[in-house]
Amino acid sequence: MRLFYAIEFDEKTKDVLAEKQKALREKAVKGNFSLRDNLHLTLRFMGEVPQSDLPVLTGIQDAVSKRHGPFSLEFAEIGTFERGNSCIVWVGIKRNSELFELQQDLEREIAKSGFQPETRPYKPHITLAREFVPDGDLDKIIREMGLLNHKFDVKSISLMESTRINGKLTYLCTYRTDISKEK
Ligand code: 2AM
Repeated sequence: MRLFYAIEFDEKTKDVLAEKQKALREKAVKGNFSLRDNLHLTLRFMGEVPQSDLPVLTGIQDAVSKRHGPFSLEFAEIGTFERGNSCIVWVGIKRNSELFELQQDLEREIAKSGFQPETRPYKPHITLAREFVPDGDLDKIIREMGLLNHKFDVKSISLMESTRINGKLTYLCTYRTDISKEK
């Protein structure tokens, strides 16, 4: 199973992101745009994991969820990662200590359970499009897209499976837990 931990979005948040994707699509020679229902914020990518590891992963999630309470996140800048002749376009998240602590706690538990630790720093981002080729100057396009003034609540975390259904990339929630610790 190809698995990752993520924060899923409410419908309004998906609307705000889909709106930006629409604007971006109008400025693309080509691009592989994330499907609306696949929009999410990754906390930790696990990669290919045998199904027999699922109980360990849900156990990690239970333990971590109990130690954190709900919080809010805000979108930040739109950014790009260069990939040869194309790029990945993403939306960043404003620095947030609750998100950082949640992600660190998850990482600690994952490493403690014997999985390969993640060595790269956590860069919270939501991928809007891959293989994006701009129709014109990329910096100008990004600048003109403006900011996403949107705040949303995080009340749960999810273990997601990345799979293909009838050839379509689909992210299925395998296990969802509330982050329920009281302040
Ligand atoms: P991306 O959007 O930056 O590609 C499902 O594929 C989720 O896991 C996506 O959020 C994706 O991030 C992330 N992901 C896929 N492969 C990854 C990897 N090798 N390292 C970290 N995150 C990865």
